[in-house]
Amino acid sequence: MNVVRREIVLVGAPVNDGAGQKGCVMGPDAYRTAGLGETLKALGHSVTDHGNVRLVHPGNVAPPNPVLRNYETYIGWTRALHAKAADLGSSPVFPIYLGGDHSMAAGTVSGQARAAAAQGRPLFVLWLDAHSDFHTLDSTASGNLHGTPLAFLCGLSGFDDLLGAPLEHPVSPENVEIMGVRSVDDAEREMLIGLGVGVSDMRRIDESGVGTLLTPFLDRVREANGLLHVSLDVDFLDPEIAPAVGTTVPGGATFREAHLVMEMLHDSGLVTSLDLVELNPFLDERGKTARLMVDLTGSLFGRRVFDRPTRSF
Ligand code: B3U
Ligand code: MN
Ligand code: MN
Repeated sequence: MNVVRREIVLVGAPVNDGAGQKGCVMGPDAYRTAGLGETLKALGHSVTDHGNVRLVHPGNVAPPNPVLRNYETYIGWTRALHAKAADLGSSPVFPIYLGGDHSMAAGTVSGQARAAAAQGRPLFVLWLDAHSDFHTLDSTASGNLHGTPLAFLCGLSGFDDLLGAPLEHPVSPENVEIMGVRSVDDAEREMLIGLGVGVSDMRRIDESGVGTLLTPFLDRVREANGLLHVSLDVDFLDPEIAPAVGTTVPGGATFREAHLVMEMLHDSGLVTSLDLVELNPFLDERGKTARLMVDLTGSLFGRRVFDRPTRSF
């Protein structure tokens, strides 16, 4: 089989405190049960499971806004995952972070950005999600911290407690593409427009197709000699095919759209790290969503029906 062999490392991030309901804590084991490692090995890659990262509680930190839920564990997980991702990002491995709710990306992506900066390369982020996760600690109304990581990663103010200092290597907002969005709060919309974050909402996907929207972004990553982190939220997918998520929004990406995104990402050769987030196995139907996420990851790592044309005319 004609695939580039990658050294994949699986990292469990059983983060649940950023979500409004319980269940994501079981996500890492659901991916293992659904055969993620075996699927990737069958595609010719090497896979090492580093087990789950452990939360280190930061002690008492007063939340800057009384609505915030589980502020201290957001800090603890961000620090632990940042350290792990900065370490993995400085080696040639391909980390897959198994979530866990999306608040974990504050740690994984900031760690990958630190490692990218150490190599003198910009980090680009493709955020596949029904939501933009672009609230500040002031603007969130729900207080659910999985609605905030992308604002933190883009360097918005108010997040200094997370790493105990201002974020040293923010991701440039122009280097972020959010795809699949269909639920954005007013405060988020204003900030996204103000900062020039790339957003392909479902209407644009309907009109143009995911391929047309993804290509110029991938071209920019390539031209900048960038590294690309993909953060895949289960709710990017339509709830009919992926019911195991606490924040379903109708009208999501179809099976074929999602696989095409993954296949194009594979062919680009640009992706260097991946989050699989928001899987809530407690809400799944006989493992259907976990298996779909595993299959999509297989497409990202080179699974295809034919690896060359069957004839040349
Ligand atoms: N924007 C809403 C809803 C939400 C964001 N991310 C998820 N849900 N998963 C909020 O609570 O911030
Ligand atoms: Mn999300
Ligand atoms: Mn979401």
